[in-house]
Amino acid sequence: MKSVMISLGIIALSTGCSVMGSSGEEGSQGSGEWEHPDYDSTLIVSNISELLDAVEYANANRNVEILLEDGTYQLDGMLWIDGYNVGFRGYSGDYVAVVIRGEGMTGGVSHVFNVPGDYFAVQDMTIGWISNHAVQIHGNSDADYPYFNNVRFVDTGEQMLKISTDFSSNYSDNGIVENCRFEYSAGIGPQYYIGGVDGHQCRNWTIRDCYFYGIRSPGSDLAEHAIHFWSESEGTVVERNRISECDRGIGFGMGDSGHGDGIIRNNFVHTTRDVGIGLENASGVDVYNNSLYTENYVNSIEYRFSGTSGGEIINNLANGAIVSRDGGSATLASNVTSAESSWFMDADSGDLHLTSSASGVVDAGQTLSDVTLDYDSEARPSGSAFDIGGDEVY
Ligand SMILES: [Ca+2]
Ligand SMILES: [Ca+2]
Ligand SMILES: [Ca+2]
Repeated sequence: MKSVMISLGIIALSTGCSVMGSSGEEGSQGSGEWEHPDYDSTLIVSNISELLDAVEYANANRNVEILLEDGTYQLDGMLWIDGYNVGFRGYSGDYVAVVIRGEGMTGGVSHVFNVPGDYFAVQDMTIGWISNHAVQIHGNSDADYPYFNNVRFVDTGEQMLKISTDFSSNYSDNGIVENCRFEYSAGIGPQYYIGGVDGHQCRNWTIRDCYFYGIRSPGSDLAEHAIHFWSESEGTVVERNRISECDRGIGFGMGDSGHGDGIIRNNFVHTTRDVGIGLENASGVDVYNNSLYTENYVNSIEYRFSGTSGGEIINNLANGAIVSRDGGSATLASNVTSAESSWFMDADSGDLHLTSSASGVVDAGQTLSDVTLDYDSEARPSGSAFDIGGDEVY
């Protein structure tokens, strides 16, 4: 096989490389690092034909990492990844310099990566210009442990990262999405059936330190949330994300399609048409220390339907209301809903760091054992007590 690889211009670099370290905190919400089996081989590619050959090799062989040299890789069909432990990484580490793309949001390429395999990973690149999803993880094939780091998702015809289900007993477990960007280059999407991360039947997924921009519908129907987990997902952790100019922010559950326990903490959420954080039939979800700036809608946080119960909504800072709808219940404490745009560094772009105009916020929060950091990953508390909202300043 090695001679074939060399004839394709692909070099086997090494064995057993790139193993991520163990966090030592496995199982604690949101603190885990991605772990995966050792790679047996690493392939370097520099053009589309080498990439396609490398994908074929990786699908036929387990534990392969593919490094992409700087450049644009133009697809004329999706990359189907059913191999085990197949990783893609921009070699330079610069997500701008490595692009895998389709033929646009109305073009003939539906996905960049369509993934039924376990331990799929993509890092350090831009992916998009695609008619459906930049990535689809097949929970229906029990695809577990996917990993995304330093990836720009851009201009997709539907949801940018989709985790699909067939409503069987299969769950997609333990996905991590970190340091990624999800954005429409025009500041608005092509239709309403779009979203950032859209997860069905996911278990113990973490979305952290990501940026979402312009996930907005051009018509009267709303776009899906920037981050949405439903269809009985559970154990989701959403933290330290910045959402800017999106129709809806973070949603756990929707209508009869619920969500189990989870945590939403230290996010900055700027929405332009609807709720910043919405819980719908979401049981035992805690909403801690988020900052929300909500335009053209009265409620910043809604907890909705009788299946929403047992959670805590504490230390949040918002300009809109925090309300129960349709029989939802939660424990509320130490929230401030009188924020003004001047309290934030740049409310209209979702920079919800506090200014000196903020009032009744610094050191006014409760101590929460599940919140040890702020939006900036700085330690809480600073000063005498927790600040309210995502940003700890004093
Ligand atoms: Ca699973
Ligand atoms: Ca403080
Ligand atoms: Ca801070």
